Amino acid sequence: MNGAELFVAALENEGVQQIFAVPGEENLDFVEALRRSSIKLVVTRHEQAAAFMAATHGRLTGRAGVCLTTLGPGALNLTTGAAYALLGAMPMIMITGQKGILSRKQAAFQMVDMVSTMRPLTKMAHQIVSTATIPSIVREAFRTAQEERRGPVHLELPEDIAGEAAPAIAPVPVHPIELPLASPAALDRAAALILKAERPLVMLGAAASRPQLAEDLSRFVKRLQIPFFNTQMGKGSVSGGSGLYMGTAALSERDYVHLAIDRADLIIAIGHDTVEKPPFLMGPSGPIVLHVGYLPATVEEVYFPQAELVGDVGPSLALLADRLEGRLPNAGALLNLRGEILPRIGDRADESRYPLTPQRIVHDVRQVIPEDGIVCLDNGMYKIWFARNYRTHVANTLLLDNALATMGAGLPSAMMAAMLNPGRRVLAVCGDGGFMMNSQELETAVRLKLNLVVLILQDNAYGMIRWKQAADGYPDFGMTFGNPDFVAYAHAYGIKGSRVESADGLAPALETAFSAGGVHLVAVPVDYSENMRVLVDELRAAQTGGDGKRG
Ligand SMILES: Cc1ncc(C[n+]2csc(CCOP(=O)(O)OP(=O)(O)O)c2C)c(N)n1
Ligand SMILES: [Mg+2]
Repeated sequence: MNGAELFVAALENEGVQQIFAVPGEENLDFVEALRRSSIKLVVTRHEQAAAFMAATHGRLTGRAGVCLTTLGPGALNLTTGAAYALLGAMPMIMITGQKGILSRKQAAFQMVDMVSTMRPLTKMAHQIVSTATIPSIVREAFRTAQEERRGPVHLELPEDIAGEAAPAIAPVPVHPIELPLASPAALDRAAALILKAERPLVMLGAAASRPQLAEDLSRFVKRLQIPFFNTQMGKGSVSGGSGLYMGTAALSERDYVHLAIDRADLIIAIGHDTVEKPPFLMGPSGPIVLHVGYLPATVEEVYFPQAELVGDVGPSLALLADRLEGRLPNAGALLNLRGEILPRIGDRADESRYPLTPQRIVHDVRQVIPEDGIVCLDNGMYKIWFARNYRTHVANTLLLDNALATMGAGLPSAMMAAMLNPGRRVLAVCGDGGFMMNSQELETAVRLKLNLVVLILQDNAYGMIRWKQAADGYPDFGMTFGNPDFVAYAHAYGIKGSRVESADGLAPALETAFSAGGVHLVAVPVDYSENMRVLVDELRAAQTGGDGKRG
């Protein structure tokens, strides 16, 4: 047995089923150990995609996904994925090779101090210097990655340690851990606040989307009957169709959902993580905020809760509901605002303009995606529209990144969702900018025989930045580009591609693509003039009581 085999045995012990990788020569012992293991090696066409896929595995299952690269250049390509997992609280293990550490036969060739590079991007970054420590370090890595607040861990395995004879040490057994519950004193204090509230509102934040939480949260909301809204990453954690849903805070202020937020006197913020763009801004006046989380609140200029309920979220909320159920006459005080918020969000969803409006695209996507279907977004202007307008009914069915908000993760995250859920419809939604950052992974998707539809919103521009440029009063400059012929591009990968040619063409194009199975690419031209009309002018006018029309 060598170091690599001991390492791979430790990964099997953690239940790892696949590793996403772009190997280098320093990983060859490791790759050989993988070949003789139960773990599948999935090569990707860029290390960034390997990391995005591994992180999404962690996000969707709670079990760390694993990626593997060579030293220096390959390892450096993991850094964006590391930050994606760190900010997004996604458990992931990154394994990178390194030149031998016992001698330096190649001097400093390709050597980068990756452990130092990874330290600020991870929860733990560690170089393995002795085979005997491998089982315990791997267990510690998974424990660290998977415990709250979840995140990435980096392990560097130098090639001489990988190839060195290793003692046959048994892996460290994995056992379940039950987290502590919120204390009775904290529960009493929280209950007193809620009993006193005249206009309470629940907010579901990013950590509310942890895979194990969906049922507990839905039960809590149903028992208390307090209306709720969610942050972008909290979407879907309680059924969006529930009569208590008030909207999604895709903007920090002045959106229609803020009608309710601004009138609330208590916000019960469940699982809010301040990595997200603020869903509302706390100030000197305004509602009291009760933070409910696995960990205490992070204090920011715009988030400084006055009370906290810290502990295992699901069971702690059940204890809180025990104290409150049936005792909250004001629970639904803000519910009447629903009628002012939701119809405005649904505005123009079936408009027949071509190129298509973002509202129409969101609407038509919802038509062809079943309740349990999964939509994975890249980053661009459409993210605000999907977060705001797309109604979710099942947890983790709208995967978006409102933490690092990196472009390029949409396709790999959708590929991981499709791998984990072969029976469900999975759609990647990408801008023409973000898609081209990792479009090479179409080959990986084809090789993996995934069922996946990729929708590209084509505006021939970095539309989001172009919008900000205009909203800030700058001249239109420098944000446009050309594109490949996306249909021909699809054909080059041996997959079907289509282009939506009319306003009514999107839903049937998606339906055809899903029905046929395999990987499909659908390009749809988008008309982003709605960005300014709705997200700036209309909302500004709504604040001042105007009609929202541009002059
Ligand atoms: C890796 C990365 N680079 C740059 C940005 C800044 N940025 C945010 S959105 C955006 C434009 C996205 O363009 P596209 O993918 O075409 O989507 P669109 O907004 O046009 O729909 C840019 C450049 C980012 N978030 N991530
Ligand atoms: Mg674009």
